[in-house]
Amino acid sequence: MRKEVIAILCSDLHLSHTAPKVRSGEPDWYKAMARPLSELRRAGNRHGVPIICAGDIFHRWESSPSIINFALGALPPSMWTIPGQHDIPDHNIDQIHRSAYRTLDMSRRISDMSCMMNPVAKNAKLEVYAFPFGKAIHPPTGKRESAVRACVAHRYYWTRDACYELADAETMIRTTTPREFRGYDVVILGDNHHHFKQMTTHGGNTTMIYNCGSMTVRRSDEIGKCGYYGILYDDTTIETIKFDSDEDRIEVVDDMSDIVEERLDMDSLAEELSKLAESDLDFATAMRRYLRANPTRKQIRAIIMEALKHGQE
Ligand SMILES: [Mn+2]
Repeated sequence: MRKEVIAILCSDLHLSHTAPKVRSGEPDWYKAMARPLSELRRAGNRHGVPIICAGDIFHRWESSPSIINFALGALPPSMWTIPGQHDIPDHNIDQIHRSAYRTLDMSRRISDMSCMMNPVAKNAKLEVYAFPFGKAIHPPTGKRESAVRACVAHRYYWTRDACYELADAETMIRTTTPREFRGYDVVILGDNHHHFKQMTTHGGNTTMIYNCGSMTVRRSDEIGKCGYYGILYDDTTIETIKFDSDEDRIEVVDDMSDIVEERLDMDSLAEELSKLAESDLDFATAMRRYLRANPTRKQIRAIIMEALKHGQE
């Protein structure tokens, strides 16, 4: 029997009004973002299936009207989404009503899966369990009713070839299926901008872990590591397609300082530290946890880690 397409997979669109430094050569940044989006739209139409986006539609939760209007016009129809941390005010899901993401949801331009009961979609072909940024991932509950059981989550996992230097050892994907993913046929991830695909097994069952990666290059370290989408079939296989990047203008630049600007988010650092009072976490653990969740420039990390070491002496 011929296998059938049941969904298109993507993540980390990071729609933004201004072009990142590495794309400053783009004659029209909005057109550059529209190119992969129209490819997604065509893929969804061709197969008549939903497009699942694993978070970070916007680069900033408080995106300007011009980029929100762009998203309203350019996003493919039938997008099933979860918010990533970039979509969420202060990384606090309770504040999602203030976000540009919520504007898309309220205008029914996206189908937000984050506040629905799991599984959020169920038919003979596919059932989806959705875990937005910050929500604990758990195995599927209840009896299987569909050909493919999928987990969609915005959370940083990595492999040897797709990681940043401070990646947490616990979230490395090896050959054994992590506990939280057991029982799923496929796991569709966002957050790590470097694409990877890794088959894992546990107790004779296999799980395909698919990290989409960012839609298009936004930083020098993403060159050659992103720009893909997935086609999910009813036999749980996923075909990876590279977006047409012939027209992309990408220049290698020193954009490490942008990582600081993007990632050293003082609000979430303060929030992490405020948890100290409510738990028995110590300062060093809280700081390490923050640095893991928020990739930070090497030099800054070195200074912080040095200070921690002195504090513990
Ligand atoms: Mn992202």
